Amino acid sequence: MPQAPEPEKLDVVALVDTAERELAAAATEQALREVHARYGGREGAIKRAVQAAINAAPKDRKREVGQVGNAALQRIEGAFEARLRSLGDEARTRDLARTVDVTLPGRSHRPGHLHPITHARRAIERIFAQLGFTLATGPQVETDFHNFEALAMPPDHPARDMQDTFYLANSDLLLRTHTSPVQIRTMLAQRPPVRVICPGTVYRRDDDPTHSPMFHQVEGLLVDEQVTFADLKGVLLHFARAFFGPATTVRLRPSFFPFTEPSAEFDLSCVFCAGAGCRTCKNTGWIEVGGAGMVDPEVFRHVDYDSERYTGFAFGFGIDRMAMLKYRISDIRLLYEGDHRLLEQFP
Ligand code: 2U9
Repeated sequence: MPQAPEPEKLDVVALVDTAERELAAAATEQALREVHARYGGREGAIKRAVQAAINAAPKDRKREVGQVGNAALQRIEGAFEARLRSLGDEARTRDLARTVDVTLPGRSHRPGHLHPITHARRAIERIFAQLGFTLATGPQVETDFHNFEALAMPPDHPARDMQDTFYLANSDLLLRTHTSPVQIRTMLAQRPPVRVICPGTVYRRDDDPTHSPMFHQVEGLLVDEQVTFADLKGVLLHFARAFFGPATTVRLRPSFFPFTEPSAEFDLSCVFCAGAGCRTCKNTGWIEVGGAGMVDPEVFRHVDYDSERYTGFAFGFGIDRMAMLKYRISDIRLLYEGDHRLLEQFP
């Protein structure tokens, strides 16, 4: 009569059969690894069953049971490796079966473009650099002192009208309404002579939908001994001709700003009709572009400059408007919509 297998051997053999079936059936690598972890290795069910069988076996048969157990574990490793390979083969076969049309055109990338405001700003910076102006920049979040107080606008001054300024809650801070605070910072940091150009983003509250609450400005400041209003006009005229062409002229009209005295608004001869009269200049032949003047001694007092010894001029204008005039852009909204059809025209 054939001898029946010992019960501990039966347990291990049955476990190995089940494990092999499950390994072969695993449909994904993750499932395969889970089955392998459950049955194989030092921590798996087979190792535990083998150990139990060794413990239960009589002393003289422990060695034999151990050998059977090792063979079982090796079979599991073999079955695992084989299924891993076959899953890899199946994936490769599927990849190769996918057809790729290599004759399709590639996806093209549209080249980027500099914004017209950037083009205009750079052109302005170049022109003033040729006149010896250096570039100065500063923070867009400013203190009340740098944005207003040092520019001769004390707390109750009408030009500080709350409607126009974005204040930051619970602080003395605000979004700068002009780039003038950069000139204040420059003067606080250095002694005359000063010759700076300050381009930058500025912010003003406005309920009118045709105005942007954020726009771009350039301001200039020149301080030295014996600087005159005639120097100011000469610089503005040079700039206008360099930027718009040699036929351009400049006109200054009396005005008022708290930080300059005397003050003027400056106009350009119309860049469209050269003074003949058109829609842009409302038939006046002139286009209003900015303001200027001689720095008020009150401003010098705040930065501790000797106004008996030094005089200076300052001016300011909008870059957005300059860009529109130079590049013949008719509507301010075109500058802020990011439409590629506009940007593509500015390589
Ligand atoms: C300091 C002293 C004086 C800068 C100036 C203007 C006149 C001016 C506006 C024109 C249209 C800005 O773009 S705009 O909105 N600017 O009219 N700006 S004088 O005067 C200064 C600046 C700094 C220390």
